[in-house]
Amino acid sequence: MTIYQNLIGGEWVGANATKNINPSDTNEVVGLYADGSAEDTRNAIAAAKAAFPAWSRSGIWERHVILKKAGDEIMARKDELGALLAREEGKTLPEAIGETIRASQIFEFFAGEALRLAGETIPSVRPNIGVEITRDPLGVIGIITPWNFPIAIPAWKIAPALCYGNTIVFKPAELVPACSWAIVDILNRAGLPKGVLNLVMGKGSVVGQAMLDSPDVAGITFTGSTGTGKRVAAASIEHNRKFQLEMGGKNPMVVLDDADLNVAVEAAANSGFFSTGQRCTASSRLIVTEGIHDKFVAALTAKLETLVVDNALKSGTHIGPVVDERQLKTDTDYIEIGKKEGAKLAFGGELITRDTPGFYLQPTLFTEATNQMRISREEIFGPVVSVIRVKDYEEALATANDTPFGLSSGIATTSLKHATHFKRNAEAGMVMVNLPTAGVDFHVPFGGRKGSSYGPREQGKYAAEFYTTVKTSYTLA
Ligand code: UN1
Repeated sequence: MTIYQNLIGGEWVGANATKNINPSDTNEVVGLYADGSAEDTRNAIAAAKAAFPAWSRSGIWERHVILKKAGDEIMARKDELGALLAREEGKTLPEAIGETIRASQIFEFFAGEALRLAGETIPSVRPNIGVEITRDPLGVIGIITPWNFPIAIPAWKIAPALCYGNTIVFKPAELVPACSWAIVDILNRAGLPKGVLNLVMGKGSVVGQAMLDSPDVAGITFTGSTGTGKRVAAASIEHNRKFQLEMGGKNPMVVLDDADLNVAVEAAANSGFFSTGQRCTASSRLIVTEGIHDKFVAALTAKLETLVVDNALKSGTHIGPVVDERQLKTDTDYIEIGKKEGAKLAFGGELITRDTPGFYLQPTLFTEATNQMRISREEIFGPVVSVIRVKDYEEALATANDTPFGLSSGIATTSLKHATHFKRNAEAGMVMVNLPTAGVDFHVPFGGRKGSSYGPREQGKYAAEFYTTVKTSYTLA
């Protein structure tokens, strides 16, 4: 088997490789991908540093053309790349193709943003002096991405970093290197100068650590676990480095008595269980008022009966496998914890066998949960959801906000008054009314509050906040 290598200073390098395994069929090796060393990482940082002066002064048309070309190629290859994504991560083929389209749209968006870079010119308070406010790129950006969105999250970090004139050292999650390799290959062929984008696949403890230790990395953008996020933060403060963290969620979906039952059930099933519940925006706490509680649980359970868990590539599959054995163990451990805490297992909870050996778990619904149970407080990151019964809207809102996290928050209601009040008072970065808490647009800000996020928002024009630094220049005229 060929080894998909790392890209360092414009050269493909690396002889050591690890296997990328298909979670829908663990007999299948998706490919062999390079396992980079600390020295590889240091070389990549040096290459990015050397490439920065020229790239930071490159013309906006050059950046536009490269980003646009990459977006076009990803779109043209959406079925092939979507299948690769489904094979390495385990989300269903339609979900994977959708994510690939989203990655293409992100490149398209930032190709446009490159042509709209602008500053401000304002008068000084002193006579005969002009003031200009401009945005400079930061320098070398370290990009660390998680396994659950193998193409969209790399796209939403790489595209703005390049658009605003930064150079990059990129470390994708070890579990899903294939889509990352593919987009780096696409950008490299689209004409990026050597060293502007460097790919170092490998272990977090080796490659990630070497990035954290380097004084030459000016900014790190990270999406992943809360534990690793805290390490990124501590190491970055040491180097006075800018950092942006996107971590966990324990997103609530409030369902009120006046909700359209269908809308509520569709939103809960989608955001609780699609993508196997492996989204930081997933709804894992369904907070339901008394009057609709039993009807809602019955309808949601009936819906779960119809969802097919199977190989991600099979047509008709609604929910693919869990990503790997370790995550599956976390999920089943939490199912045991939920039972011990006294929540009622209303649906699922069992492993399933399919034609191909994979990490298949039933969608799992707990009812009679309280908001204090560990299954309601800690992020599980699997298809495990708890229903919490509440008296009224006021208790629902208070319960929704009673969490260490604050990424996304949803409400199902037909009351304008409650929807408006919830939008105003939900302690979250994103609020969804009659929509799933997961599945966001690519052109508007993404991010959360409290324990979920740190630093400026990602995506849309707000991405400039992280990838640039503001300069104020005064000129005596
Ligand atoms: C989405 O719900 O559309 O890791 C995106 C995650 C998020 C992305 C969610 N950063 O799940």
